[in-house]
Amino acid sequence: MGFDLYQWEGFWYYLPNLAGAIRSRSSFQARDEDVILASSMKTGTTWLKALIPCIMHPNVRSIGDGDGDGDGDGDDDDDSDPLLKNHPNALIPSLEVHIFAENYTYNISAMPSPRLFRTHAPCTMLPESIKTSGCKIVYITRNPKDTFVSAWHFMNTKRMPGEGTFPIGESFEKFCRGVHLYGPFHDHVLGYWKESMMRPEKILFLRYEDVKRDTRGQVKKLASFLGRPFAKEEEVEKIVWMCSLERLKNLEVNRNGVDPFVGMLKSAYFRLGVVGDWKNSLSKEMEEQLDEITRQKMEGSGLDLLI
Ligand code: PAP
Repeated sequence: MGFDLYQWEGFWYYLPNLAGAIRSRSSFQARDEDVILASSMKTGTTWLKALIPCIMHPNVRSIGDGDGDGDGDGDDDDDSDPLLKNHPNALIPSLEVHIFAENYTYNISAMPSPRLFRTHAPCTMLPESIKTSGCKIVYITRNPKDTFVSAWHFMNTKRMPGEGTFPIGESFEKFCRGVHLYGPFHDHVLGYWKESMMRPEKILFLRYEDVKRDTRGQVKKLASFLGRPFAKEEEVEKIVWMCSLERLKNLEVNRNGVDPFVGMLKSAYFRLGVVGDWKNSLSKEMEEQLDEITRQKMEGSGLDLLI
């Protein structure tokens, strides 16, 4: 990946984010109305970073009268479309990357409810107050082969011209051994999956492939889980369109510049979004090796990740 990873309580971190996660665990005070978006990286988080604020914001949801008067009734103005001026990363701050970064300046107690946060930290690393308060957690995962390939492409955007891509065999072997940012991937997924089985009212567990296949159905499920069920089909349609990959990818705000907190191109968060794209990068042997690991890890869990 181009930087060292550090292992802490069985999971691998980039050091500044580990420090942020530890600070978050010891000091974050969740409120009952908070929403926490959790995921291992490259599983479709950015989609939810767009969807969740849109679902939670009444101005965004309402269907405009099209008069363009900017009264927040759904006209295509900035207030009714936070995605026009903000990269999705900026709409839901990360506990370990933003809020509890070194020299953090966020005054989260002054944030109005419902507050939205995200984390890539494993379930075992969550602050106690997230577990004990009434706040809700939305977790998204994805099949491991697409997750790995997506992460590999993402990291390659950091390579200098002429450097070529990271050797995929080496990166793959590390992923299979669990050496992956916030990994082992399968352990990350299993932690949240088991918790969601025990507390379905607390954790909504989504699979990227299901959201791709039945976007409207899954978005409705998400809105109901968050206590914001849709009244009209047009509202669902509007939000699905607003948060679509094609739209976000082409918005000016997402096309240029670098995320100041992670140093990655803003455009790198939007690539293909195709289920099964791993076939373009992994060999038959790699497919079999990772599928076997997935089969063994998921055995008896009731979760199918060989999608
Ligand atoms: P993160 O962990 O850095 O936040 P994350 O958003 O979880 O990354 O994953 C990025 C993947 O989601 C990319 O997949 P790909 O590499 O296979 O293409 C990206 O294209 C996809 N993605 C981002 N936004 C959307 C969206 N609005 N709809 C569908 N897929 C999306």
